[in-house]
Amino acid sequence: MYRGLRVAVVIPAFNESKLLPQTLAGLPRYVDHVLVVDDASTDRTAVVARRRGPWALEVIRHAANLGVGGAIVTGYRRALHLGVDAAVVVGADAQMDPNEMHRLLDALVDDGADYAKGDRLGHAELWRRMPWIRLFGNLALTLMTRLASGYGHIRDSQCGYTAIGRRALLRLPLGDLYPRYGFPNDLLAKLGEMDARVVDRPVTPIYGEEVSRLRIPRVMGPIFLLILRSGARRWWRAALRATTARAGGGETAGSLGGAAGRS
Ligand SMILES: Nc1nc2c(ncn2[C@@H]2O[C@H](COP(=O)(O)OP(=O)(O)OP(=O)(O)O)[C@@H](O)[C@H]2O)c(=O)[nH]1
Ligand SMILES: [Mg+2]
Repeated sequence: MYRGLRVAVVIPAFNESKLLPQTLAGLPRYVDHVLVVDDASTDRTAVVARRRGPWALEVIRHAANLGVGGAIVTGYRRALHLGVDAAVVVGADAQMDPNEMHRLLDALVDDGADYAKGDRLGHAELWRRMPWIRLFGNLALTLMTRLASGYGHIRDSQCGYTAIGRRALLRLPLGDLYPRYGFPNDLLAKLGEMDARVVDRPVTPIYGEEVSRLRIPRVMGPIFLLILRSGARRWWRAALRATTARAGGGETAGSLGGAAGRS
């Protein structure tokens, strides 16, 4: 429990037997549930995941590989079922500093955020720490995601270190989220459609022993198309809203945060 929030940590894991133990060992004591989602790994991920800690641990295994987004959605569903107040996503490759998790949770408690995400781009040693190709890809995708989601203030759209509150989780169309590397971009666009309140919190970029499977030239095309589609949908919805308003229909019902969601 963290400041009145029951917290689940969702760990998507694909062939992470080397770094998953380190990831689990660092998790804060205030975490209530740890949900490791083994995305049909072919190594010993499921075995090393079974580790004792101060939290309740579950290892959920996919029979077939669904992708990082698909694994996160499985964890989100389980977190909802457990009735937690917040679900934090932590990669299994030890690239997220567990001592910074409270920053994301504080944003849910203190700022009424529906979704708090890490921002590595403001870090003083960014240029030294993040490979330049990642950095340039990140900046391009961040710019496009800002336009497509309507969250003009967000930075580092690709950061996977995030916390989401139960209210937003319940409203997200979990089954429609893009299951692979464009997941964070699609999630932000869907949160934008719900007018959810999204905030950034500074986190440290960590590149260490992990072997990334992200092949930038291969993933850029699909992510680019995905963001373009989200942007077109947003534009279309805005046009529809304007037409409805002109006809005297007024505001769309059911938004989470209204104008505050964009602050
Ligand atoms: N690549 C990949 N990762 C998966 C998959 N399913 C779950 N994951 C997990 O998702 C997390 C992120 O994967 P990475 O490929 O390292 O991507 P990233 O950390 O966003 O990107 P880098 O900054 O390049 O490391 C890791 O914990 C993976 O184990 C999958 O199908 N493919
Ligand atoms: Mg990684």
